[in-house]
Amino acid sequence: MVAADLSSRAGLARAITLVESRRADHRDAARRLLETVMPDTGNAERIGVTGPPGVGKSTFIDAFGTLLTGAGHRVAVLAVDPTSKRTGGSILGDKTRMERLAVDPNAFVRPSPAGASLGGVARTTRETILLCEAAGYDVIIVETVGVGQSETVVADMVDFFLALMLPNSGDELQGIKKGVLEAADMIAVNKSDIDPEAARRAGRTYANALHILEPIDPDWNPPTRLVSGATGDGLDEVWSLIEQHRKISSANGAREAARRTARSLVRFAACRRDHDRLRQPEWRGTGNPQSAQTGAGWLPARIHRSRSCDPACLRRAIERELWLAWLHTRFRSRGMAL
Ligand SMILES: Nc1nc2c(ncn2[C@@H]2O[C@H](COP(=O)(O)OP(=O)(O)O)[C@@H](O)[C@H]2O)c(=O)[nH]1
Ligand SMILES: [Mg+2]
Repeated sequence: MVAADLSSRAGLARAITLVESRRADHRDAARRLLETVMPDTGNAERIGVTGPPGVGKSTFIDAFGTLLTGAGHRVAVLAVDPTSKRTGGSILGDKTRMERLAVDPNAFVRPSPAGASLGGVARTTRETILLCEAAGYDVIIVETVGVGQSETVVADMVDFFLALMLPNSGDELQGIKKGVLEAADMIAVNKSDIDPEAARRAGRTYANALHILEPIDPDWNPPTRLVSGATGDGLDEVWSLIEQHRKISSANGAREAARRTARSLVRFAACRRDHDRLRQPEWRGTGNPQSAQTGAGWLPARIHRSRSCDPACLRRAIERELWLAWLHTRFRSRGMAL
């Protein structure tokens, strides 16, 4: 079962269901599908939107996405919410708060799989981004709740990471995790329609907070702006800043470097699956690793070479690869090259 036809929304939805599946045969099919579509990926602007629950992410994305489809873009929206349940608030919330995008023929809205762990959501989100790009969506927006680790996981898989904040600054700032500010490419004080003066004050507080942080990209100082998802104020400026960032980070190589990391994470997920498979009974003591068909396009050469040895050796090689990928991400988040 390979859902290779990504030209319709139904086909894309089926393909995403396939990469979300945990069944071994589905995983094999998903990997084959991803290998097939790989050449058509990488062309979208990938935007992460984070912020505390209730800050207005879904409302913002609905308005922002509609602005973009109006300008001729095709927009895919993915939610990353490991805390969501099928009957719980966030998915229902997204349904009601992305009313316009949900019926927009040039948009595709997909909630995260219910009940999945953060690791599971992260893997499927990475692969879903690739599928959406192959399906011709040129803007991918990933909404993530500002709790737990999900925002930093998402920051690693997008080109532009936007943090939405509430206008009641001061006390609010205390509660913001430093990691979110460090990872943000821009801060937007949302709901500025309610109390513009308070929003301006909050904007100054965040601008000062950003000022004392070392920027991730030396050529990009993350700006602070006031916006309102409800009225649409400031949304066109957010897009023009994203475009500016794209030009700058493409010219200085930062974008390509970050994407290399993202690719290593996709590879990491593939290694992980092989690693899990090695724990299956049919693998124990077979002494014939070639039978595993570990997926030529996915495994790094180091592991391919080691496929001629026994399963224990292969397992060690994969573990080493996982560790290297982990190290790579840690170093990148501190702005160091490996
Ligand atoms: N006044 C105002 N209300 C907003 C704005 N954006 C969202 N809201 C309201 O804030 C609540 C939470 O919005 P939602 O988009 O679901 O937030 P999320 O949890 O961050 O996705 C809803 O009642 C929205 O109608 C805004 O820009 N201005
Ligand atoms: Mg939401």
